[in-house]
Amino acid sequence: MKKRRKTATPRSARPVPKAGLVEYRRKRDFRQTPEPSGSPSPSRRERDRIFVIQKHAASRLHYDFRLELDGTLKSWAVPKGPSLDPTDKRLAMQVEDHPLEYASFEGTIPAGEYGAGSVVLWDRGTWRPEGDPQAAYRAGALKFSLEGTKLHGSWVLAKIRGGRRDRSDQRSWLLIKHRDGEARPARKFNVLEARPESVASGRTLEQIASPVEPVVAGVRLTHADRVLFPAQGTTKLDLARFYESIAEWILPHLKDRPTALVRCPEGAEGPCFYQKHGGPWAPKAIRRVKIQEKTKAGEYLVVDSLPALIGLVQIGILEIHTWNSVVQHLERPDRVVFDLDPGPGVEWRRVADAARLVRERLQTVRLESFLKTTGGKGLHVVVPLRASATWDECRAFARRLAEDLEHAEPKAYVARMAKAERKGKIFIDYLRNTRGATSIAAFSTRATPEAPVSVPLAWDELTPRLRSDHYTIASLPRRLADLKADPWAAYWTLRQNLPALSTT
Ligand SMILES: [Mn+2]
Repeated sequence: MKKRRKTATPRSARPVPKAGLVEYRRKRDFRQTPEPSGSPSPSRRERDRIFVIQKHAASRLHYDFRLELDGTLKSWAVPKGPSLDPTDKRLAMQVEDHPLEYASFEGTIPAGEYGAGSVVLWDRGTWRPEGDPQAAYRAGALKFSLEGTKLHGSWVLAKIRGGRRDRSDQRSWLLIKHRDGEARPARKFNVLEARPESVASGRTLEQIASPVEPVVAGVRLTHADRVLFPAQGTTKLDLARFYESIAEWILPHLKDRPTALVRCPEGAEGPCFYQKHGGPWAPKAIRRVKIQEKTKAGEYLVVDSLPALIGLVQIGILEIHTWNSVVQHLERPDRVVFDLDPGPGVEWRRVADAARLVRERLQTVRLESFLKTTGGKGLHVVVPLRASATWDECRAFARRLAEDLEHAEPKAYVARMAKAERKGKIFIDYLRNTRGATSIAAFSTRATPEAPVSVPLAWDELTPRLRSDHYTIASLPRRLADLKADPWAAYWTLRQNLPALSTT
């Protein structure tokens, strides 16, 4: 009688994977997938070897079991996942070696790429072989113990032996829990169901596959957990909620004013750039206005609603600077700003003195002024005006005052731009009053790691202790809640005119 031969399935025809990362790299396009390309590292004997188990929702859900050996991760796909029950023998199909860096991979492999689907870092830790691991691996009988977050105790990976003709699948192994104190009967405990979450992020497969994009003020925030201000760990979502919570304070300062924006897509420590003009990148909620410039009309952005403000957060804007005029009468500024900018070596006490001196000078021409921190080193003294004087008149007035102070105390103050002249002096920057110039808006954050905010103060709050970067995203909401009165209440109602130049 002729024996019927089984037809080999394609899978069982596969050879044992070659050691190394050639097969791993051949299967993947690293321009498309977020997986690491990896470099084979010499195995480091001085420390324990790592293991990792990744729950992988590819075309079929499986668990990838990986053990560090000879500088790469030996890898098996376990369709049913590990079981703590020693009577469960879990099929483990050996796959290509993976780079050690893969041990920290969690995320989503894009559609169309090899292994497309989401990956959860389900467990990781160290493993210890019983005996010589290389010899045991070659012999197809690896005994070892795991010290992970979820899996502990001793285990075995055993290659399935074929019969005499060795027709069996060269890649098939079994993963089995040894009987020890860590073993649990399957009917009492299923570790896969009890602990589905990532040991790295706490997220489940579903959360990784469709990251929650929180909505603030109608604006969907992508990458909401991106840290923008590292010193405080402030995320994009934190910043959006901060602006939402202080909306009634900041929006009046932004209303109708063309802006210049500082955009830092990677946060305060990454590269930042000014954006003075609008473009397709700007969210729809932001108002556009055309403003005639020297040779052409430019599109400017105006932020006068909460969705517009949160839209700025969404695209990584960390500073909002505003014009001294509003769009209704662009050529007639409604404020003058003195920016007091201390050069190297100037004590804070002298910056505070300078602000008081500017205030006194303004009072001699019957102008009330208001103080705010910049969130940096200097201070702003702001003079609200009836929108009647021209840009040239406002600038001439500010220049005259700055030069008067420089003439009176040339060792303390300087009114010219040149950096070389500023050492030990306070630069009184009157050029903020030129058409098209901007200054940091009250209640805007600054793009530095501690997340400082430009904050309006009462004059009697100006003390040697309260520096310009005193208030941050973290501390400002408390200040606003505790305020008995708005220190700038009169700012909104004063109707002042610039004096004729001859009287200053
Ligand atoms: Mn996999």
